[in-house]
Amino acid sequence: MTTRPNNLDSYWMPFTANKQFKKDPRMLVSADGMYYTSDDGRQIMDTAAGLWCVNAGHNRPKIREAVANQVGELDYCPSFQFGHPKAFELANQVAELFPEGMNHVFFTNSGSESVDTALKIALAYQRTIGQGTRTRLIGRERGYHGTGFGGITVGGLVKNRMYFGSLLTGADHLPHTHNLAKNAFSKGCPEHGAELANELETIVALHDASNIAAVIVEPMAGSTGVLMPPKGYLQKLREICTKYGILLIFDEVITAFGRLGTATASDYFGVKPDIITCAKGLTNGVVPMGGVVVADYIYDTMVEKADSPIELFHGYTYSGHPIAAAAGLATLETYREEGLFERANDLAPYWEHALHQLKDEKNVIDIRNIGLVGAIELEPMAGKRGYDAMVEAYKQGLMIRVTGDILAFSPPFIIEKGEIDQIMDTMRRVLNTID
Ligand code: PXG
Ligand code: PLP
Repeated sequence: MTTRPNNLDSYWMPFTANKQFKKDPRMLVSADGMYYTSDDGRQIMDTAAGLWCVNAGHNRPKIREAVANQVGELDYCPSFQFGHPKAFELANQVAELFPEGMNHVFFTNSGSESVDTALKIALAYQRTIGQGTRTRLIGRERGYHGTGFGGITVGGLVKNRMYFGSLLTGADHLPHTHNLAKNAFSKGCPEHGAELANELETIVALHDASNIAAVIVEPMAGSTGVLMPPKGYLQKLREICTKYGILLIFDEVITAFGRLGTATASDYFGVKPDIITCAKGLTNGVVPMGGVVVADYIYDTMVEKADSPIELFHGYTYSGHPIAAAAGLATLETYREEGLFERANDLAPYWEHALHQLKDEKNVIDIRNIGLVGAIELEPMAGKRGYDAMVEAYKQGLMIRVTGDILAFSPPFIIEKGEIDQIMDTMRRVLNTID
């Protein structure tokens, strides 16, 4: 087992309270199935699938072997002007899983890169069809689209934006849909708020549609604390985008690959966007990889009408990396063989019931759920309550995710009902231990 290094100073940890962490580290040294092992030898249940990515659980044999074999077979292949079979095969399989008529995949290495790629494709497409004035990008308050400049520009989390200057120009934001006064303790999608999609009409009225390239939203917003779309909201957004020739991008970095019990959230909600971003569950988190899946008409138009042999001046050294592609293929095989999306779907009612049992616990102001996702919102305390819950849960053997004072749960799909009960029992104790 790896021992704790003497010096934790050099590693600048992302989205982490570095000073706090380094005083009292939570160090994980191995993982298998539903559990991490900490460096003090405890089993810690993974209630978050890592960071929403380890959908099939840890240390899955097919993925482990595929990665190990690939290193010996083809460790790297240039991504520009050369290809290798597994990247093509993975694109085919992703296209098969994603909505009909979306059969083209651009590979990236993360969700953030997927978002920036999707925004760039939207701008380039509008220009290709002679709509070069369409440059504005519309995001949403409380949206999370990763940490690239494109992503934080359309994103709506103030701390992720306020330190970083003027961002990209020409962005607007739809209002967020979180409304506890009307929707607290909703199971699945809330009843109230579909009309908030009409705010897009206001933005169109302000700028004119001829200046707007795309709208990007998470069909279910994860990072901001788990916000489900109000019933009918996504349908309305789709209608307005279609009416005005605005591309609709679904950021499915969290929701793609089974999180709601279907391959995509687009499937789950029955709404088809023009572009879908994904990452995380594509490789079960084992190797970094993301993808942008585009409608056929976008790819066909761009390839047919390009004014130069290279149709899109964009890409990454590691786009379609062989190790990531091998991990992706083995991941999709694992999902298929074990019927894991169906399993997530089958577990969803049990999950919902168990989670809502905590509604009368101390400081709980909302509980919400969809698919194999759940959130417990606590009476706000500027993030301290959430942080304390995370630290206490870790002491009691659970790894949980927090955003401010909202606790988010998104376990691997291999979770057993007994383990769902165990999460709720532990959380009850945690909530009663902290202030
Ligand atoms: N879009 C969405 C919708 C995401 O959820 C990204 C883009 C960026 O992906 P990368 O791979 O660049 O991190 C994400 C990432 C959390 C949490 O606990 C969520 C994410 C990342 C880390 C933590 O909610 N989502
Ligand atoms: N910076 C420099 C100096 C580079 O040469 C490259 C790639 O060649 C990049 C950034 C981009 O790196 P990546 O393709 O891994 O995103």
